[in-house]
Amino acid sequence: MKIELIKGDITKMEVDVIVNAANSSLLGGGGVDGAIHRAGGKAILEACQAIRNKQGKCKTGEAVITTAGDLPAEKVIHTVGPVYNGGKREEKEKELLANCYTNCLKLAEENNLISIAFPNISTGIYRFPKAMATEIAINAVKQHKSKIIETVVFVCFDDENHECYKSLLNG
Ligand code: AR6
Repeated sequence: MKIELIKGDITKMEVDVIVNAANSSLLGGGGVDGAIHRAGGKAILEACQAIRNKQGKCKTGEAVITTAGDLPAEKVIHTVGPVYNGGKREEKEKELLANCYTNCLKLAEENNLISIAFPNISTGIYRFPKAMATEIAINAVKQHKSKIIETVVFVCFDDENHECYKSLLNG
């Protein structure tokens, strides 16, 4: 798997699948979730509603797949990152964040998708420390040996995340 780093807007990415940092309702929100639903149109929300009707909410660390509607990508994988509280909960929160990346990669493979773009899950509204989240994301992706996925793109929207990824990927 080739790992790439980009600073920009994930809704513009021409890859097979982009990942959404959703919440357990799957019905949209702010941040990257809001941007994806706005740019992708109502087909994404309708697909999320159909999943809700079938399986209920999406648990933290898990992932579901839908159409990408009007986006250039083919599909969107919606995953639910952990809210960061730290303290005694930190180890569990780190494990759940790693699960997000691993479960998205597995779902991409099951759907024969060979290029995938990730946002920096949980580092916005869910307030995960960015350096910690970067290390978890990169380790989870590197540990996942895939015969199907060829390209993984980390799409950073803000400077701080971009600097964290640059130093870890090049260091
Ligand atoms: N492209 C790429 N990254 C983006 C974009 C974009 N267009 N917009 C924001 N980011 P957040 P979370 C980055 O808050 O912390 C939603 O309301 C942003 O800079 O979107 O997992 C959901 O519904 C940050 O680094 O997601 C949930 O309720 C990263 O995306 C909750 O927020 C993640 O920030 C999830 O919180």
